[in-house]
Amino acid sequence: MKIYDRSGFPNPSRIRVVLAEKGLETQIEFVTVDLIGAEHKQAPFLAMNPSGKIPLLELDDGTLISESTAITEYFDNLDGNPTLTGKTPREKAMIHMMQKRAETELMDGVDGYFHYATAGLGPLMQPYVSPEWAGRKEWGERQGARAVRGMKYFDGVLKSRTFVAGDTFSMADITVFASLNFAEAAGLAIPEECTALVAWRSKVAELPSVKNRSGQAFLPEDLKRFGL
Ligand SMILES: N[C@@H](CCC(=O)N[C@@H](CS)C(=O)NCC(=O)O)C(=O)O
Repeated sequence: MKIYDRSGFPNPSRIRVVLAEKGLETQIEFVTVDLIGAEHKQAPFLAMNPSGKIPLLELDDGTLISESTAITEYFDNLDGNPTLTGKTPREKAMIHMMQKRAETELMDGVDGYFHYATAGLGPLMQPYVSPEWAGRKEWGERQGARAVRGMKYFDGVLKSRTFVAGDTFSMADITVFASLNFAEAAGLAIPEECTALVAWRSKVAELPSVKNRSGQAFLPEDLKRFGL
């Protein structure tokens, strides 16, 4: 199996955690996509994933699966013992709902902030983020505010729950965790009052699948691009 991704980026990092959780890292060939050079917006990549995004999974029979949730479901169910997407109807529904909230209220807000309120991925990517649109920075700022509201929402959830969707670590935790890392990289701080969210983040950072996931530092050329 192949995964098209790029080290250090938020959504690919979700799948690295999934692979570590399921013990599948050694079965994957990782193919690096040049996001900064807009490789994912060119015809060969768009033919594989019309949304022009990574990660993308290619199975040995050529089947192409995009969307981190779909890729997670595939790996979680491979061994017949799903641990990240729920076993019972109730667990499955709760995880699905909280995961979706993490994407819409948090990840999408950070993404909008990063691409529209900051320099984002740089000049080669500008044509794909409407640079001519006069209101883009203001829209990006509003997306940032939406992400901060999302942080407060998840802080409230984690005041009364061990993990985002219940008692066990799930796909919903992975999405919230990756979103917070993305927010930090984009310069959006977690509000000080969100103590439950910060404590949960420290705990998740220590999980073996999160702590030891391989290849998740930004590539040197990307660090240079981000001025780090
Ligand atoms: N809904 C997709 C989102 C994937 C996504 O936004 N990936 C980012 C990298 S973290 C990307 O490809 N960004 C490039 C772009 O939007 O042009 C998923 O869940 O996998």
